[in-house]
Amino acid sequence: MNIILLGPPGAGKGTQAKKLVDERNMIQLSTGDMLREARTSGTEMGNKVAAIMDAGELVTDEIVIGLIAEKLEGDNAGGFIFDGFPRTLGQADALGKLLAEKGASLDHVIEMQVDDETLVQRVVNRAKEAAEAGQPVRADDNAESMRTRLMEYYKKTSPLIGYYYAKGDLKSIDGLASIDEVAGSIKAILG
Ligand code: B4P
Repeated sequence: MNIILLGPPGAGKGTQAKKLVDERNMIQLSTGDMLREARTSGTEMGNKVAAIMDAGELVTDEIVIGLIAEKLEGDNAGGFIFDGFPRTLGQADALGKLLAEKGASLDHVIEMQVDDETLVQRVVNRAKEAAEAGQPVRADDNAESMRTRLMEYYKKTSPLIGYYYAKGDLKSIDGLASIDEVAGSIKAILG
């Protein structure tokens, strides 16, 4: 089973993907995590990615599609959870082609709906909790970067809702509920 978790920044895509990995034989492909790893590499690409992410903008399709293509090369019978990918129509088209080359397809696209005020509150809280615990704080987890992240989402990512709806793949859920309740809604879709 291959699924996409779609939603604005802070909607809980990463949180739910990790729960699914714990419960099912699926692999989480988080482009956010891959890019955070790339930025620590000290390479030219890593430095470029760091500046884009900190500003809250989207990294280029070319870089992100390249990262995903590499991960899809191996076989995985349990399926993939695409977490934070695709984020543009170009990425969505590329994913369709990459899966088709493997003889695979998408089973579900789950859109997590959360209002902007809650999204900002969540990432600001995450930054506060990390700082209090003496852990690293994500440079894009602040109200200013969130304004850009949300603008990027509405401009470039939200068109994917219509794209997948037209294909009949889209299921929308309330992402405002508790983490366990959201997990229950996802379970109801996946069976
Ligand atoms: P991501 O790492 O994908 O991060 P995100 O969208 O902010 O987070 P997510 O929705 O996963 O929220 P989370 O579970 O963490 O992207 C970061 C950046 O990477 C992007 O801005 C972009 O620059 C770049 N990037 C990534 N993918 C890209 C792509 N495909 N193309 C181009 N650029 C790309 O949850 C957030 C917080 O909410 C957590 O603290 C969590 O505990 C809390 N939370 C979650 N669910 C909750 C719930 N139900 N109730 C209460 N709190 C909840």
